[in-house]
Amino acid sequence: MERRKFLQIATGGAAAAVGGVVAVWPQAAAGPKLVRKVSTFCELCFWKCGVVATVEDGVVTKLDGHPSHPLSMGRLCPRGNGGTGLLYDPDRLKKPLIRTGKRGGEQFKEASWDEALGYIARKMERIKSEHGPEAMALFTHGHGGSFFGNMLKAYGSPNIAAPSYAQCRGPREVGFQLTFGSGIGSPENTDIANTRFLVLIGSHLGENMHNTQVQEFAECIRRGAKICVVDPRYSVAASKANWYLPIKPGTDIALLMSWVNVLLEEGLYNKEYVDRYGTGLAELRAATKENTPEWAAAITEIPAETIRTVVREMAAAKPAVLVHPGRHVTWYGDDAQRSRAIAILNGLLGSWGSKGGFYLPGGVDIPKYAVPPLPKPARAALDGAGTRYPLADETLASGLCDATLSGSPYPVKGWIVYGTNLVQSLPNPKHTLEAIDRLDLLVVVDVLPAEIAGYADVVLPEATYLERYDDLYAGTFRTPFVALRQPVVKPMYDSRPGWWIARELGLRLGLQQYYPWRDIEQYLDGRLTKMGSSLGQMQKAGVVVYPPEDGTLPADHKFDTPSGKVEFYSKTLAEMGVDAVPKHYAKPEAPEGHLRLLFGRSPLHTFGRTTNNRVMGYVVRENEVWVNNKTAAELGLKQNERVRLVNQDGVKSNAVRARVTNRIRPDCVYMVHGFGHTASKLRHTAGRGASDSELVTRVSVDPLMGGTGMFNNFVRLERGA
Ligand SMILES: Nc1nc2c(c(=O)[nH]1)N[C@H]1C(S)=C(S)[C@@H](COP(=O)(O)OP(=O)(O)OC[C@H]3O[C@@H](n4cnc5c(=O)[nH]c(N)nc54)[C@H](O)[C@@H]3O)O[C@H]1N2
Ligand SMILES: Nc1nc2c(c(=O)[nH]1)N[C@H]1C(S)=C(S)[C@@H](COP(=O)(O)OP(=O)(O)OC[C@H]3O[C@@H](n4cnc5c(=O)[nH]c(N)nc54)[C@H](O)[C@@H]3O)O[C@H]1N2
Ligand code: SF4
Ligand SMILES: [Mo]
Repeated sequence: MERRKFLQIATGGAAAAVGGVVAVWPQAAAGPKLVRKVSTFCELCFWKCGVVATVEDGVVTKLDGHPSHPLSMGRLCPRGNGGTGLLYDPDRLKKPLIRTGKRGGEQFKEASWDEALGYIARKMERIKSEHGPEAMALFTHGHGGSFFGNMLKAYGSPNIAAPSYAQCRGPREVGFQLTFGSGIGSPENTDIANTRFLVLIGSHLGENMHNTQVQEFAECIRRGAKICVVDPRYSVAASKANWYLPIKPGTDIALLMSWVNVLLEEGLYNKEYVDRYGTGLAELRAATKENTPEWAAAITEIPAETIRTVVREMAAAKPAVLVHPGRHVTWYGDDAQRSRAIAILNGLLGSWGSKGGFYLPGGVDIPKYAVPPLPKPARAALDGAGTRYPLADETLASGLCDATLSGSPYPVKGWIVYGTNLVQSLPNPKHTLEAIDRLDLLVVVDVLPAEIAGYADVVLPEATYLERYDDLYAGTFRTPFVALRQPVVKPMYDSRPGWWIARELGLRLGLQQYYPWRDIEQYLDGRLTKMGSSLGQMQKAGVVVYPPEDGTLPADHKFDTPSGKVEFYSKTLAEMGVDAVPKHYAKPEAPEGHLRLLFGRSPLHTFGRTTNNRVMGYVVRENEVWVNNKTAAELGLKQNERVRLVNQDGVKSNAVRARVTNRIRPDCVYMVHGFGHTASKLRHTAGRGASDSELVTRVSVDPLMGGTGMFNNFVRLERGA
């Protein structure tokens, strides 16, 4: 009964909203069917689970989790199951497009591949001769981008960045590198399944739907692990927790350092581990002497007794404790230091390299296809990584955008944008659009007419992940593996795989020597035969899984830090003149009448990349803004009433429904990211819900690594929308 009602609502909403445009699923013919199963891996998010696709008479009818792929373990998350909604999205990009109207006007003429690629190559040649090859930048996100990366390196530019570093997990990598000499990477090396105590610091597993982690989260609950969730919002994960700590936003370092204080003062830390592997304990003790639970209680608004109880319980479970590092951690601008505080806590508990903590992942080296050495760029990347932001070890997408706008240290004249919707993913979209205005060339390679495509000079329609080969995926995991992405069906329309597009462009730019392979089959088979396999074998299996690694620390382990030890006190930081042990600093408070804007993930969507997907997009059609009961009462705001959010700089959002709830602190509001699309050709989702991105007009940049903290923006709610 419930289900039928639900479906009726969904269908009604759909027809009304899209003016009758619904997904036109190809129908397999009646009668006996030709059924094929094809193994590949998912691209609905960046976790890359193994997939087995069912194809009936040439139509993809079902996507299941690959049974022996370590990241799917036989299951997909709801988004992965809904991948056919992308393949059969009626709004897909179908032909190469060349802009005819003004930038952002979404007016284009259709072109042949030869015409479009020739146009790009001519512009790129001109940029190279007038400004040097470094004046071209590539923004790329997703597995398929590797061929564009290689093409741009061969062309001679070092300016290649993904927003998943400076807008996402960069600070975490730096905090852990400083402490353990090694970052976390993806998939995270967290042994959630075996942990006895899991601490989630604003990481909301269950809404953040990384398949393997969610499965392991369920497993650790089944095994009776204790869970503590620290979040200003009562998340789905919080509903499974033994302790939920509704922390005052921006004060986690105080909480973490008070936990360190108790472990040291009460002698509860893992002495054997710290003696064997650690250095700088005396300095850590001295620096945290004053960081008592009472001190932290006044800052975090969590009672001192709760702070003590939780850390004592944590210590009782050591070393099988996992203080989870999170993933999207660019929050307040001191994020690398917060991540380091998390790392220090894990170090004191001895969880790095212990069962139920962080395992040391194994990897597989797939031999490269032999190509001549890539040219060394004449000029360094201009994003500020390693210079202005000394500890950044990947290129900063925001840094490339800033440099494009300023023209300094040298001009950037062209962008290639592959699989990233920069208008929604970089902070302050106005700033991004101003940078785009400075360009002579913007090429967008995408599967959908997202916002960024609307600003392009040339739009290139890529075949979806179900229609193409990409490069091999060598997974670093407990059980290392190699996975193949291969076409499940042929590319629809005039779309082409990324490897083909990048290679064709490379050939037109005179880079033949870097393409000694004829096609992708030859390239993949060349790599696979060198490791004793073959393309034929991988096509059948989809994935090769290697025996599990031990994953725990050997007694004589040398960490990749300057001292070879776990660094509780960092000389690297001391020499830079910054805090060698993390310290809490107060964050900006909300102006009068304003609330802090927080955001996160919808379990059924990956950012804005799935909101147009008719499978998921009927279930979760728009986002809502979470408002605390008390705040709502003060404003006279009712449940489901539509409001607009107006930020401190006067930017006003679309109208969204208010979700009045006691599941969020009164000093903040919350929404999921990925809605409020303005691209008119995304017919299912355009104009639905509000965009957090446009409200992020201020960033707090992490001085250590250039991450763009985005949670220091404030909004007031405007009723009567
Ligand atoms: N305001 C705000 N900003 C954020 C975040 C936030 O929560 N709020 N989150 C941050 C985080 S954690 C991250 S990781 C980044 C992610 O930011 P993005 O990298 O921009 O991620 P998506 O939104 O997934 O970008 C997807 C784009 O790729 C296209 N696409 C999908 N599949 C394919 C494909 O197979 N081939 C090609 N060529 N294109 C494809 C989609 O159509 C879409 O245009 O954003 C960051 N920025
Ligand atoms: N379904 C789904 N899953 C996804 C994605 C997706 O788009 N959809 N994207 C993937 C990607 S690329 C990433 S990076 C991850 C991101 O997933 P997570 O790393 O889990 O991070 P966010 O989604 O940004 O969620 C931020 C959380 O921090 C809380 N928070 C805000 N301020 C504070 C604070 O001061 N202290 C504390 N303790 N908490 C705070 C917010 O309330 C929110 O619950 O999700 C991944 N998984
Ligand atoms: S977590 Fe879900 S969307 Fe992401 S790769 Fe796995 S199945 Fe696909
Ligand atoms: Mo991310």
